[in-house]
Amino acid sequence: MSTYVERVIEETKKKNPNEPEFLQTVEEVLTSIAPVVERHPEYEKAALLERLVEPERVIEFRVAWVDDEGNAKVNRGYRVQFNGAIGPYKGGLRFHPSVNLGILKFLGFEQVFKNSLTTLPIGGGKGGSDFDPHGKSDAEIMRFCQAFMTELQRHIGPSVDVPAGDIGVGGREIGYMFGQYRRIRDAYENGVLTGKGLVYGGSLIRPEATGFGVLYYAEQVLKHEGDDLKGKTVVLSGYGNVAWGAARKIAALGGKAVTISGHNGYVYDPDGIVTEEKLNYLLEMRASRNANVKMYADKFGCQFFEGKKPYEVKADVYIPCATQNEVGMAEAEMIVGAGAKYYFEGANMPATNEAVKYLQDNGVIVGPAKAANAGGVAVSALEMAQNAQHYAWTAEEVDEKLHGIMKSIHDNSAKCAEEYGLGYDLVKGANIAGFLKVADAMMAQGLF
Ligand code: NDP
Ligand code: 2IT
Repeated sequence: MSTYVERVIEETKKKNPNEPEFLQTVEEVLTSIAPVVERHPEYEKAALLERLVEPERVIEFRVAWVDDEGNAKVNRGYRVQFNGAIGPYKGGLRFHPSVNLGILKFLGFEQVFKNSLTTLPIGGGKGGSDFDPHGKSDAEIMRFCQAFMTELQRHIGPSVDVPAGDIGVGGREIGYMFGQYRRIRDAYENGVLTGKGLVYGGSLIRPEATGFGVLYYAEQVLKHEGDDLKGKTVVLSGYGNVAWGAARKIAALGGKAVTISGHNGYVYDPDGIVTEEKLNYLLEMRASRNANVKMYADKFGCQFFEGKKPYEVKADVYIPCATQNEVGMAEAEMIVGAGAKYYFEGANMPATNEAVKYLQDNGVIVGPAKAANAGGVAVSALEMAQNAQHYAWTAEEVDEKLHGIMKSIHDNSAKCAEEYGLGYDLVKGANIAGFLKVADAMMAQGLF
């Protein structure tokens, strides 16, 4: 491997010892772009990799709010503006008790390459808070979102930084945050956030976009293998926004999602999450105050496996849609043991580096998160385009564009892998394709 890449990985480890998730993605990305770095000695002179792993700006702030009993509460808020070389910082906000700076730096770093892959002009960022929405009332969520935006608003704008949703942040939270932004700024700048409601500038298909995008990407991979999704069983994890969109499209393509999961276990539905009633129930669960995957088992009479992950269920295709590092070596061995040929990442970095390597070494085709789940942020960028035009496209127009973007992400990743003699390695191909555009833009813009 290039000594320059090795040196930067080592330096990054030394500088960020308490950020394991961030170090995990830095190691993964830098290792896979090593062949490109070797062809470009000018990168080292320009300290390109050292700049790439250092966020342009990190904002950390206090969020004070009042619960329904009148108690004052304090959470920590963040925005990591990672790289703005190809467009305004763009990426979601995550509200989850596990959120810390290292998690948001991993998400922001991945977002840089993902956003580059979409073909659209968006830089990479991520933010959020250690606030836990589980069990909170609607009024508490609103007060928290208002307090969070009261500080965040001074750092964002339609051509500066455009947040959206992620774990714990959906349409409701975006609505409360947009309301607060508008109140403080006194301007109708609805391009400042994406994932908005339709009546105030949201885009059709944005709620479905991440899940639909995963399946459009999967279709390209299956086509490459002379295969299709008809009759295939799929193990999904999560039951939130991404899992819902994926389950919908799996059903539409003639496949069958047989599991969903949450923090406390998974549900196995051998008949498949295929009917409108079941698919709509996922939305209801996610919106309920005490959201919990067991609700599905209780309602539809299926088995709930407490404290377990769904990877022990045999399937043709595996699509994690919950959180980071849910697939370790044990889960990767189960996927290989099931004889599955396909694994697509709806969640961000759902597998350890070791698990991804094991899957690939054992003949499973891996569709990495940066490529497979890029449909969400891609339609966010289409939402920005519609807001900038003060216009709205039809669902068909947005869906067609999303389809085209996912195809181009697949084709570009495959082409880059091929060009560097890596065969059909979609993981390295995606990293290289995403990196090349950002690197060109950074080199062209001089040192900063
Ligand atoms: P939601 O909040 O809608 O759903 C999150 C889901 O993940 C829930 O089922 C939740 O279960 C589960 N989950 C969260 N944390 C954990 C945990 N620590 N252990 C087990 N399960 C967990 O989020 P999204 O669907 O939006 O996000 C899911 C994944 O997809 C994340 O990795 C996100 O970064 C990624 N993603 C999201 C995009 C989007 O547009 N929304 C775009 C691209 C990627 P429970 O409630 O029981 O904790
Ligand atoms: O991880 C992601 O790509 C997202 N959470 C979506 C980000 C966005 O800006 O739509």
